[in-house]
Parts: sequence; structure tokens; C-alpha cells
Amino acid sequence: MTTRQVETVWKALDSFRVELPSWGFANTGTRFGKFTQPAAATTLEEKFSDASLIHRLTGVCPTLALHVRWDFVGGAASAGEIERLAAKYGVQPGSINPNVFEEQIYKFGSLGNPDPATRKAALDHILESIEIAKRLGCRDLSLWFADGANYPGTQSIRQRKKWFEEGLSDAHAHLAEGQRMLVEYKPFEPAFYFTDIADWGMALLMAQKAGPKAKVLVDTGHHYQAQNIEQIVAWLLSANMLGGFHFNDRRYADDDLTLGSIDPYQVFRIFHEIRFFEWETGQRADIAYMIDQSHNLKGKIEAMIQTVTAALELYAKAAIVDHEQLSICQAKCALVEAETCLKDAFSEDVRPAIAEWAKSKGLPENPMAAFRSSGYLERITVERAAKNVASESSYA
Ligand code: RM4
Ligand code: MN
Ligand code: MN
Repeated sequence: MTTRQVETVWKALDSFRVELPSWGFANTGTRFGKFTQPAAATTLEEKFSDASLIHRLTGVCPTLALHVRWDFVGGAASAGEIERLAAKYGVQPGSINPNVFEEQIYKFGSLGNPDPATRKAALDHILESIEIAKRLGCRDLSLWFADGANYPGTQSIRQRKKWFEEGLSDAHAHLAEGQRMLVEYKPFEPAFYFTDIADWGMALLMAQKAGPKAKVLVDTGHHYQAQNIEQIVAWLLSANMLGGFHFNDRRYADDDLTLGSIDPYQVFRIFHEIRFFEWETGQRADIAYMIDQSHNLKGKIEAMIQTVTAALELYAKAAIVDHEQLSICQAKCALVEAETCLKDAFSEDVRPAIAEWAKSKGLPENPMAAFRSSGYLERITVERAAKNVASESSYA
């Protein structure tokens, strides 16, 4: 790598941050069962502790996304406890995720439910989540809905759309100055005929209708197989509607595998569109990078370190694309040269530059090796094993 490329990588990493999900540290399962890990986090404090370790190893994960139902056992009253943990572990609460999909009342949906009382219950929970976010000084409210239908003819698609528009507008009206509402889409699962917010176009329309503080959240696992995710990213960027990401990788559906494990070039292409946009406009895109994964077989902490490492590497590769050269090639329709320009950056081994950058920040050059020799896993395995045997039921 040239000195200039190394400098570019260092500069890019200095401002790169990725948020960890609290639920990624707890035992989670598949539709068919759950294999518990003795070292999985069983309490909110343990989730903070694990997140804090990852932040100390990588330097780029200062915030933890929280799921209201799983992490705020006392509702808004838990905010004080969160503040205490944030101060103790040096990790701040990040995006706040309401949960309107697990309780029995949500069998036929939340904001799209034909029953007005259920729609109200869902809205109340979202408003409570906004209050929590305000109290904790969290900027983003992350909204994902399991709503939809399993069989043709069983629900009015247009009516549900209207109910969603109403609910999201109501919620939007409660956001404080500077807060944002991120609308996530997903084409199927748990609903298998349609989901109410199935794709980026629907999320975009919903967000635009709700108001200026609403943006779209792209979960990399929430697309059909052949869909071009980086094109969606480029369109949302140009419309100033890209609010954030949920990073994960997949082979088939919403597999929630570690980032870049299946298709690192895909992640690189997404980062490239963002960096290219920033280069062209001279502005920094205001995007919340977040992880949303469910590690069933790999160790929770190791899987998270792998993902953060992959994000750093792929972001660094995207940063060294020669944008000037690329746009000259694009203008001339020099196809092979343009493609090579992209591939050259992707093929560069950025690991030594990242290791040097980490060293300069007083961080371990190899976070995985540092984790393995830290004794942390052995300690938490002893502390948590018995509690994990006892907690085999809930999702997180
Ligand atoms: C969904 C979606 C949401 C996440 C839940 C647990 O598939 O990705 O973001 O909160 O899973
Ligand atoms: Mn997600
Ligand atoms: Mn998902």
C-alpha cells in the first residue's frame, strides 16, 4: 500500500463507529430450538460488560443498541440502571428498539392490527420507547415490525398501510429535536404472504409520510436473493433518506451470520457507494452503522469481534478506492478500467495498516488474539454457566 493509502485508511477508521446489539450477546435460537452457550450474557449488566470488552479491543464500538422488552425490564424506570451501567462500563446506550412482536396481543400485528386497542397498545409502547430514548439522550429509535399476513385475502393491504401511516406519524410527532426514527423493512418472516413494510420503497414512503426525522434502515439480511443492495443504498443516499444499517451476512434469507462471512464483496460495495457519495458531495453521510446478528454456533464475543474486524477491513478497502480515477473511467465508459479500479481496492491487504492504526491508538493489533489470551471467556464461563442452563426459553 502507498503512504497515501495508509493515511486514507487511518483517517477513515478514525471516524468509523459501529454499534453492537445487546441481543447479540444473549442466547438466541432458531425456529427449531436453542443451543445455549455457557458464556452467553444472562443479564443487562453482562451485555454491557461484553460490549465494553469489545469496545476496548477494537476502539470503534462505543454504543450498545437496546431492545426495550429484553433490556428494560422495568420499562422507562430502568433508564437509571442503564445510566449506571453505561458509566460503569464506558459504553453508551445507542439506538432504542421497541418490541411490538412478542406479546400475545400482537398475533395479528401491531400498528397494522385491525383491533384498535392493539394498535394503541403498540403505539403506547413506541411512545414509551421514545421517552426512554429522550431520557438516555439516545438519538435513534429503530423500528422493525413483524406485521403482515400469512394468507391471501385475509387482510386489507391498503387499510393496514393506512394504519401504519397513522401510527408512525403519531410516533414521529413525539420525537425531540435531533432525534430520528429509523424504519426497517423486511420482505418475509414471520409473515409469509406479505409483510406490511416489505421493501425499501415502502419504508421510504412510510418515512416520508411520517415526517423529516424519519429515515430508512437497511438490514443487509432483509432482501430477496438477487436484489442489488448497494443500488438501494445509493438511491437512499441521493434522497437523503438513508438513516442506518443493521449489518449481518446471509446465504439464503435473514440468516444473521457474521458480517462478510459469505460475501465480503457485497459489504465492500455498500461501503463504496457511501464513500463515493461522500467524496462527490464533500459531505459526511449521517448513517448509524449497527450490527444485528444472532450467533447460535460461534461464541458470542468471538463472532462479534469477527464482525467488527470485517467491518473495519471492508470499510478501509472502500476508503482507498481511487474516486477520481473511477469517475474518469465512468465518464469514458472504460468498463474494464473502472471495474479494475474497484477490484484493486478490494484486493488490497489492509490488515497491516489497520494493525498499525490500532497500535497508534493503544489498541491491540489483533483483537481476537487479545481476547483469547485475556482470560475473560474462562471467567465468564464459570460465572454464567449455571444461569444459562436455567434460561433456556426466551429469544434474548
Ligand atoms: C428482525 C429485525 C430486527 C430485530 C429482530 C430481533 O428480523 O432484523 O431489527 O430487532 O429481528
Ligand atoms: Mn434488523
Ligand atoms: Mn433480521
